[in-house]
This record gives sequence, structure tokens and C-alpha cells, in this order.
Amino acid sequence: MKKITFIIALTGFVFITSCKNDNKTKNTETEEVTIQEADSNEETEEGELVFFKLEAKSNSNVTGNITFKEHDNKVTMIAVINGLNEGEHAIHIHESSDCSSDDGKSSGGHWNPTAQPHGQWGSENGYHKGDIGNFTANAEGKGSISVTTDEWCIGCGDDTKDILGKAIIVHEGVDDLESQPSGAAGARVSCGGIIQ
Ligand SMILES: [Cu+2]
Ligand SMILES: [Zn+2]
Repeated sequence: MKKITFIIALTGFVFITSCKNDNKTKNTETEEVTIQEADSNEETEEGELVFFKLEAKSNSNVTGNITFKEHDNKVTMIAVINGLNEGEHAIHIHESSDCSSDDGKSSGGHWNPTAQPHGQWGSENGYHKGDIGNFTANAEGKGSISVTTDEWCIGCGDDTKDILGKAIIVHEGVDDLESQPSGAAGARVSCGGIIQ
């Protein structure tokens, strides 16, 4: 059984992965944000982990670090993004991990495996599985958002839940949470494929 221990640091994103068959490992470094698999507990479900960087698109300087971690059938995403204009920005999961185009449009539209309208996450009127929503960047151009949901999985193979092979897109503008099909959030300023 593969054991994965990880710690992320908000400042600098120190990233440590340990894989051991038998030996218990313990990482002792801590920072502002710490998520740690309880590797001392044999009952703990094996944790899936994806970490990747966002690359600037549409002539922006927007970069970021994204972590997805699965635990107890819930996935937590932590996004830390830099180089933004101060204020609100949309962040979504788009349908393809292809970030090759300069405008990020190679990643396709919003990931929408359940054929719902675009909307606010959790809305009774429907929402895409990629409709994470908006977050706020501060005066230094830095913003972060954390989301935990049981509507995603990492590599489970269920097409309605599996985030692998998709992309994170950050937009120049704000998702109005109602315009179809994508919330009128403007240019795609950063992109990263969700690949293990
Ligand atoms: Cu988007
Ligand atoms: Zn959407």
C-alpha cells in the first residue's frame, strides 16, 4: 500500500512526498497551511494527491499552485494564485487538461459531465461540476481559495466525478454565476492541467 504524506506551505509551497511500503514516515515541517495524511492510522483510506502549477495565459503574469487531495471520499482543492489584478476572479475546472494555446481555450469549456446549466456551486437550478466560483485577490495580486466536496474524485474512473484530465482555469473577470454557458468571466489568464 502506498502511503502519501504531504505538506504544503502557503509561502513558497514546499512540497514533500514520501512513499514507503512498510516504514512509517513523519514530516515535521509546518507552515501556514498544513494538510497531513494520518499515516499512523491503518484504517485511513489511501490518499490520492495531485499537485501542479498554473501557467500564465492571454499575456498575463498570473501563475499559481494547485493541490487536490482526496480523503474519506472528499476532495479538497487548495489554490494559491499570484499576479492578479486586485479584486474578484473566476476559477473553474475546464474539460481538457490541454493548456497549450496562448489564450487557454485549448482547455475547452466548463467541465460539465452531468449536463447542467452553468451556475453557482450547489444551486438547485443546476451547476457544472467545474463551477468553483470566484475568489478575491488582494492589493498585492495574490488570492487563494479552498474547496472541499464529495462531488469530485481523483482517478476513481466515474466520469461524473473524476477530475483527472481536466484543467484549472483562472479568469480575468468575475463569474456572474448565471450567464450561459460560462458566467461571462472574461479572458483566461492562467491554466494548469490536472494530471497526476
Ligand atoms: Cu472558466
Ligand atoms: Zn460553468
